[in-house]
Parts: sequence; structure tokens; C-alpha cells
Amino acid sequence: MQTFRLYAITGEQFHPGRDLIEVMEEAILGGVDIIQLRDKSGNKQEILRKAHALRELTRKHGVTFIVNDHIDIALEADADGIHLGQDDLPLAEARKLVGNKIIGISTHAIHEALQAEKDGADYIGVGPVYATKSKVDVVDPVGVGYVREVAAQVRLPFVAIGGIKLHNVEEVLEAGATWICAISEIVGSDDVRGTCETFISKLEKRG
Ligand code: TZP
Ligand code: MG
Repeated sequence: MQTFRLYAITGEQFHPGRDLIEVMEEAILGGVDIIQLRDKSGNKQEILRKAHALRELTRKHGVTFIVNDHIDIALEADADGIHLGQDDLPLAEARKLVGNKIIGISTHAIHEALQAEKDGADYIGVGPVYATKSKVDVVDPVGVGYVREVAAQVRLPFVAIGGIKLHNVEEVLEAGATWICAISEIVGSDDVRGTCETFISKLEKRG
């Protein structure tokens, strides 16, 4: 899998009245290199429609496209991969369905990270680093200590997630993250493109 720097996940509740595709295109223009469609509405027809639109957008810009939860939608929209949580379909089952597409797994503790590595995940999510309001069933924040542990012990690419903002991202980078994910800080910004550009410049400063 190629390496990434800035991962934006959709969160339409953070930009009422603004079009999803327009917001995500601004994020891409600001430097986001991977996008995830995360939609917990349960309206599969709508999710599929958004997946097709985001596939078209990401293809136009050469950006990687991941679908959260819905393997069938990921396949139908020809996404580059899927993202699954600890309680979703087991990785071995998912692998049978998606072949060599990217599989990302959310992890909240080092044993989950090592297990995902063993099971053949392509990348892991590491978090929530800080408290977040963007996920309802989220576990308690794991802190930058968990980022440090993963950086030291796991060889898989990992993305730090959860409550990451422009004002605290340096601490996450110092803990060893090279790839950052945010929902609310990016898509809820009045200046989506500028926020992404600032994230990128902070990432570049860390090398
Ligand atoms: N997984 C762990 S934390 C989180 C997800 C999907 C939400 C991150 O959202 P925000 O707004 O960047 O805190
Ligand atoms: Mg899930």
C-alpha cells in the first residue's frame, strides 16, 4: 500500500447546508490524499449514491477512496478499500470478499493492533487519541501513549484518529504518527482547504 499523510472522513453533520462533494473536493485541494465515506444513516441507497459520487471525485484527483462498514457498497462503487471496526466482519471473511483491496481496521489497544497485523490488515486506525464527539459508541480516549506504542511495535502503516485538531496535532506527530485523520476539524471548518493546508505544513515540518 502507498503511504498517506492526511485522511479525511466524511461527517455531514458538521457542514449543514453545504454539499458533501464540494466539501470533500476542498479537502482534496488542501492536500488530503485519502477519503473515507462514513455514513451511519442506514440508508443504503443514499450511501451508494454518495459512494459513486465520491468515487468519481477521488478518481478525478487521484485520491484513494475507502468505504466504512459496507463491503457491498465498496465493491459496487469500485472503492479502493474498506474500513472495519473491531465488531464488524472478521478480517479473514472481509479479505475473501474484497481480494486485494485495502482493508483498514480500527484499533484501541496494542493487542488489537498486533492482531490486525497478524490477520493481514493493510493499515490500522489508532485512537481515539483524544475525546471526540464524532463517534457515538466510541471507547475512552487512549491518548498519545498508544500512538507511541504502535509506532514502536507495529510495522503496519497506521493512522492516528480521534479529536485531532490543528492545535494538538504536533503532540500526535511527536508521538510517532506520520499519517493523521480528522473528521470535525476538517469538514466542520469554515476554511476546509486552508485547514488541510495547515495540517500538511505541520506534517511536513516533522518530515
Ligand atoms: N474513530 C475513532 S475516533 C473517530 C472515529 C471514526 C471520530 C473522529 O472524529 P474527529 O471529529 O476527528 O474527532
Ligand atoms: Mg464499522
